[in-house]
Amino acid sequence: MPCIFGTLSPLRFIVLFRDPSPAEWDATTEMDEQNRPIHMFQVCNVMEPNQNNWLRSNWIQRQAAQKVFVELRFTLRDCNSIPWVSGTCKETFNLFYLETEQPHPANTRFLPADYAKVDTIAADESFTQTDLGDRILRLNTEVREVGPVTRRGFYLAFQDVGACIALVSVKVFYKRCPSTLRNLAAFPDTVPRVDSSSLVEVRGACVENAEERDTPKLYCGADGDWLVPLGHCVCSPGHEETGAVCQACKPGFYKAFAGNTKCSKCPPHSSSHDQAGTICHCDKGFYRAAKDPSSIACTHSPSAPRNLICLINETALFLTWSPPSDSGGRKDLTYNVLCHRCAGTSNGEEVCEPCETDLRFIPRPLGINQTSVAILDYAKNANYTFFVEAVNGVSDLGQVLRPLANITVATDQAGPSLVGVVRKDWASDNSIALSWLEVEPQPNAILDYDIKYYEKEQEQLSYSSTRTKNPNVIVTGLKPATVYVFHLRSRTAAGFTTYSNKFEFSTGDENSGMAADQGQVLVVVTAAVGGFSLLIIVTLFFLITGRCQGYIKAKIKSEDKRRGPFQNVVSIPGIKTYVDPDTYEDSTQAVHEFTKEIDPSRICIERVIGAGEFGEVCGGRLRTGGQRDTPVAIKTLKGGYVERQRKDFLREASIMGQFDNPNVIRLEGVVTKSRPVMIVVEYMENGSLDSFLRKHDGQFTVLQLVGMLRAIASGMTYLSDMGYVHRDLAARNILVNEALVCKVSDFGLSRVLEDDPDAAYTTTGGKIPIRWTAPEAIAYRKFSSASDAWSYGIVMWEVMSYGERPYWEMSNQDVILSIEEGYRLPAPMGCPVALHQLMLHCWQKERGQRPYFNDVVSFLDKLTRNPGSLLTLVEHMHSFPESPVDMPDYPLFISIGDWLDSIKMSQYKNNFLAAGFTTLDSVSAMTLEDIRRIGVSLIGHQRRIVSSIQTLRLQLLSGQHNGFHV
Ligand code: ACK
Repeated sequence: MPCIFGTLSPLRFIVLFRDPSPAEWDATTEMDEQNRPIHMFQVCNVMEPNQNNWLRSNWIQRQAAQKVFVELRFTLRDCNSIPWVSGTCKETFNLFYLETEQPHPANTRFLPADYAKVDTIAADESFTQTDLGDRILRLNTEVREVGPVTRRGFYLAFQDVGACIALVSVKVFYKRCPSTLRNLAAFPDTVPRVDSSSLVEVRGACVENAEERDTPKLYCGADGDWLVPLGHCVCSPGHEETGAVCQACKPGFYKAFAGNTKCSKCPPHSSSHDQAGTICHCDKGFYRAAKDPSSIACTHSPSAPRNLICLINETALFLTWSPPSDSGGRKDLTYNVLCHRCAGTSNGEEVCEPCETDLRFIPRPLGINQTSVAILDYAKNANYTFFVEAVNGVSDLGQVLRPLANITVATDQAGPSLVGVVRKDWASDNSIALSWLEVEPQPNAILDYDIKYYEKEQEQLSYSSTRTKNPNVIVTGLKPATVYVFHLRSRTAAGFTTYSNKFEFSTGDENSGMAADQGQVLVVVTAAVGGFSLLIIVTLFFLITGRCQGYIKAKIKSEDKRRGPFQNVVSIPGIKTYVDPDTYEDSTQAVHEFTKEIDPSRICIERVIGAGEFGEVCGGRLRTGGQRDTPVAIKTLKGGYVERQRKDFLREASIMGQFDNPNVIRLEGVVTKSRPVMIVVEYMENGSLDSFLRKHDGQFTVLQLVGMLRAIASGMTYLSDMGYVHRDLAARNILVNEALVCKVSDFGLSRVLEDDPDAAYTTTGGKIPIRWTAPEAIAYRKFSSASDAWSYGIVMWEVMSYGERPYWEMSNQDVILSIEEGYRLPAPMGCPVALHQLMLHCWQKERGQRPYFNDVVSFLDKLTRNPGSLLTLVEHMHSFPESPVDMPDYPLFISIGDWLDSIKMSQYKNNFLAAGFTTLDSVSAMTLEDIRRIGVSLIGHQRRIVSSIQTLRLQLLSGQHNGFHV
């Protein structure tokens, strides 16, 4: 049964009156089918008409009922079975009720009119007579709803109107939804609404040791059924569901979180002693790290690393060890290397100091994941003790003293710093020039100096270092008005000395900005290495041609028109000069002055060829009226631009419109008076030079490549003569037409640099394409035609290597450092020596020593007229003219795999290994033929590998690699 019944009892009945005849309801006892006595009220006045006999109940308290059910059990004889009663015999009786707040006083007169009729009750069964004349009693059961009832109580009454009835039982009840437990929530007894279509919402309360997830609810239906269970409770931590209740976990078990899960057994090395455990505590000597879940075993700290050994060479110490025999049961093992340097004894005790901060650890001193570390910058003539400890996630929780492996290393003689007082020669906002003297003549010649510096305020955070061969240096890329701390040491054949005292100097003093132009101090060595006749020839060529340019040119140079940092300032009669559109207050005025407005109806856009910063670049035709249409490229300014973008977009047109040279991209005109705004330029069928070369790798003769270089130099001669400094000269900004003519494009400085994916922010805040830019432009934004000449040298290298990325995958920071240290790009494979020499000339540290563009054009013309001069290739030479005296610190490649990864050629690892080239030593001796033989067939890849091998040879020669094996 879904419901229980509230029984409204006890019931008693009162026979009320007999009216008008003397008949009445009688209380009698009869026997049922099983011969059990039945007490009942009966009436049977079927012979007499107009019966009206009443039987009334006692006053029944309503309690919580809103609707009352009355179940009647009775017998009723059918009139046909009684002779001579037709017309008077009835087969029904009536049920009435009356609601009152109080029972009527005993003497109250019964007034049938006060009662409301519930129903007329008829029988389903009736008495039947057997053949033997026995009467068989057939019981009828009928249920009637009474109500809604609202008063405190009520009476029931039965009216007989002339039937033969026996009323056996009357049950009065109401329906309730019984109290219940569902989803770990308890719901109380609830009385349904009278209106059977609406439900009573009941909120459950979580059972003991359970907590609510979603509010538990049930709805009580009119029939006393619970419907629509919603929400639920879950057992709290330390308890699990058993039956409909939450029981505590037994000792040795735990449950960490509230939920439907069961209690779990404690993980290894932990236990719970009480009931209802939410966690198992670690046994003595075992721990859990903060982030360890409570479900994993407790662990302990590892034992000491084993087999610690040290290898030492001139520049590096290598510590290696084996993992500890006991990892403590964890996988998060790392190692820390600590250092002590002991310098003699005091009062009989050895004086030792921590020395981690003096040394450079690769990869780092603490938290090392592998079982080795390289240590650089150690002093010679010193005793170091290195301690290596293995730590895991619980090391800090365990014993205070951790087991350590240690080793003591004595380095060779190298002596003290050899650096005397360090002097600041000058400082600008971003640079400081320093010089110093050697303390005294040394038996070991000083190879170079290592300068370590850091912002005084930031000492703990980071430091930088640079190297120089001379006893002076310009440290660039510094912050203005900032105090820096410098300390120096020298390197001799015996290795590094100790560091000098610390010296503090600040940037941005009264000499700011002057010194670089005055050239007071020798800067770090440049790349040019003497001794090669070709270099001398090239240099002489530039000296002679430079001198023979005549007085007028010399005068222009002296006014620094071509090299000046400011454009649009010098106007020399007879020579057209570039006008910077930014000098116009109203930029539309510049557009108006230098460009031609084109009627858009003349432009026919045919296809999209690329995406520019401001919108699509399209190919199409320009109608010229009568003659043949001109193919054009159309740069569009996409909709929704702001005024600043429109101005920047048209700025390039205002610049381009001033140029008229076969090697500079030609502006056809602009559309500014209608939408979209467009810049229309001559069409260059082969697109940008870098991708064009990559697409046609190895397909051109050297003379064709020289032709391209000449065209670029010629365009640049024109631009520099105009006084225009490009600032972003790179192969990606050269366009190539159908006839392979190269033209300089991409003007408009700020936009160019914002747009250029190769441009990076420098410490001075500007955005600069580092790999293409001269050091003085990077360091203090000294842009000039001489810095364009540097970029031109890089473009030469890109052309001769068919679009290779300058400096490959080196980081921008490494490029800056290595240039500063004198490193220059080696000749690409197949590059004539004369061209590489020209590149090196463009990459002179001193910008005044770089070639002028017109000299470059003349030189290239000479080479073209005398092609024999192009036959000597760099790989035919037996040494490396491009090699700087000192090499930059490249990462320590320790395997062929690492080396190939670093030049993005890992796909050939197996080719190298299968052919027996398993050490860097053996690789360094490989020829181009070897590289082809092992299966590197793409020319670009051969070229990349050859270039890297050249670098590798130099590193091995200078002792930076130790020929580690795979
Ligand atoms: O390397 P590309 O083919 O050459 O893809 C880019 C693209 O538009 C987005 O700059 C090409 N492009 C730019 N200017 C011209 C032009 N004047 N003629 C032909 N293609 C051009 C460029």
